[in-house]
Amino acid sequence: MNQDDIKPLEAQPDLGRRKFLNTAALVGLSGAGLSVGLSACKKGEETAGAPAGAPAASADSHASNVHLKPGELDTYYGLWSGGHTGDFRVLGLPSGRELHRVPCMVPDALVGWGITNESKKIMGTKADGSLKYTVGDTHHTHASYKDGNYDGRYAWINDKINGRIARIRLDYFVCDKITELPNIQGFHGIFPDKRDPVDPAINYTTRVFCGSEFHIPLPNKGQDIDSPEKYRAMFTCVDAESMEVRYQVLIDGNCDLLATSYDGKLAACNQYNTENGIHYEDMMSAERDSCIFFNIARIEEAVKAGKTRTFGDSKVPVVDGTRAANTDPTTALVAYVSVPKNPHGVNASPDGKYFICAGKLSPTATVIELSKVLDWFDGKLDNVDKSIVAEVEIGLGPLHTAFDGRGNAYTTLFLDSQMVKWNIDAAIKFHAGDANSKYVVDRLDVHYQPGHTNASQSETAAADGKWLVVGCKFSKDRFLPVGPLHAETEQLIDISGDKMVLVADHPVRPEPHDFIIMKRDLIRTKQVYEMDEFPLAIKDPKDTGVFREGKKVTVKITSQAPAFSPREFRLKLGDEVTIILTNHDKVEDLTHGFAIPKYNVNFIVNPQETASVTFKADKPGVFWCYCTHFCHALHLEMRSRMIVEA
Ligand code: RUQ
Ligand code: CUA
Ligand code: CA
Repeated sequence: MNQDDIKPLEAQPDLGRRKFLNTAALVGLSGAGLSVGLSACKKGEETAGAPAGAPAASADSHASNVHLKPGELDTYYGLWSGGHTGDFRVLGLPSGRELHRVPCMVPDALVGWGITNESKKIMGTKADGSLKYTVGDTHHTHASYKDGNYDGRYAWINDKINGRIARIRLDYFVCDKITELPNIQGFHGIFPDKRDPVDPAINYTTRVFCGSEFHIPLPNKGQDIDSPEKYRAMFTCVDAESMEVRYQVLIDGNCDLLATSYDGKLAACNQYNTENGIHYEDMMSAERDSCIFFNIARIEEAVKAGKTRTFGDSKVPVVDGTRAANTDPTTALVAYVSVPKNPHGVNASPDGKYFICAGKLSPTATVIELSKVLDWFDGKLDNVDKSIVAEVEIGLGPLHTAFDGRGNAYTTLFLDSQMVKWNIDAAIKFHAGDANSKYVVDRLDVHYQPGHTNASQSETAAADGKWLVVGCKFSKDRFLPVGPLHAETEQLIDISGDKMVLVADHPVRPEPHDFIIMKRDLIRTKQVYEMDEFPLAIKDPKDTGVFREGKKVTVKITSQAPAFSPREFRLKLGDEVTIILTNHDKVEDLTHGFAIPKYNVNFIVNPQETASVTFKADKPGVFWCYCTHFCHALHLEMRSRMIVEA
């Protein structure tokens, strides 16, 4: 299939109206970056791309669904990434209320993340005990599956800057493991598998796949800087339980966002730099790039058979997924399906049949039928591009797609500042030659420049088609101005009817990228820890006190509202101190904090939790260690006096 096969714009009257904008914007895109897109959303001009009958006025009738009465609970959990804040966020939907932030990639003073010994161990430290990294950039979060639906065990989130993957336990909503991926840069897409490709009994997530967006010379030690042909990217498989890297697949070009099939057989990434360019223009020179399909069972056989190599200091086995090594379909580990130009998101339809790749620099969505990709791997299809069953125009700057479980797809149009709802079957019919097949069902203006979108339960077999959230990258005039840095707009759309209805705007601190929305009963949280989960727990308040071995001092403390035990402790200047604190309160929501003035220490202990900190007693004096979390009428009195003798 080539560019000429894309159906002409005029065939869709709905789109023909905007042909001029299409052409102009695409010219602008290939030359001066996104400037055309941004100016197109200035006030006034925006209406140029407005759909007929955007139903803003009807929002009122749906408002009652969204506004929860005091004390009422949301019906969905939204799991969000934080972007620059390097965290994982939890929202309640449909209210849009932010319930929690789980720190993972960067320190967080509220919970003592990056301050306690336990969290530092998860985050990783340098030889001197300081944190290895203090910045992060979380983009994509996805949760573990069982039988095609979320099972509430884990979520995973990426750190694009430092190439780390974090796992969040969804019982306590804490990060319990972080793994740094070798041989990669710009770790972007992430997706758990949905079942095992060979063992039907394993119908749940055991692997997490990771895409590396940037290609680099391997090993990246200063050689081959100006030789783009030596630059490579990796598709990485991480074990869901151990969080160890199982293997990597070396590919041409780059790896970006990911999707996995419901049968566990395939994963795919979109690739925008087929050109293997190391300069901006080079990455946009080709008319088509790829969606790369990974044959998981075959890759794992090759790893088992030792058809692997390693790079640099990494011991991770790497198999060869380059084009040149995968020309014979019956032995190929990967397949490169051609999609137009610099594609962005790739998303799996809930019926398990299709992956949809959004065109970004092309106004199209490409629908790829998975059974045909498998046919190619079986030698039954002569050209893997024949797995493309539709490639249809949907609007400008398509990025990500969500699903309602009724055969419709919802794609963000970044440049058009719109959501487009389109029917997958109708698009396939249109592509097959039925010019009367109207696949665009509805369009809705959003505010503004949407990136990610997701619908309730979208990428599960239980997609329920109730709510759609659109992550708008610009908010401009939607909220009270707060200086130059604007909040972003997460817009909530009711998709239960034929027309999309915008029902709420929620400001969010920049910048969340991706998110998933799951029914609340899929997550079963625990509000009180088991004291035994912590090896250092001080189980009896009688065991508290100062324990000295030369300069090494351990201070064992317990908390029970409204007092710490002991109420004071003595140290000597120069001591290497470890404080261990166990919270003996068992009551839900009874959290205590522990802060040491001038020592840069602040952390919390939840009910029955134990945490520890280590520091050098390098300042003499009296230091009131106080509870930082309001816990009792005598919260202000809840202190322990740390005395450091000169
Ligand atoms: S990417 S706006 Cu970081 Cu998720 Cu598509
Ligand atoms: Cu304990 Cu406040
Ligand atoms: Ca390209």
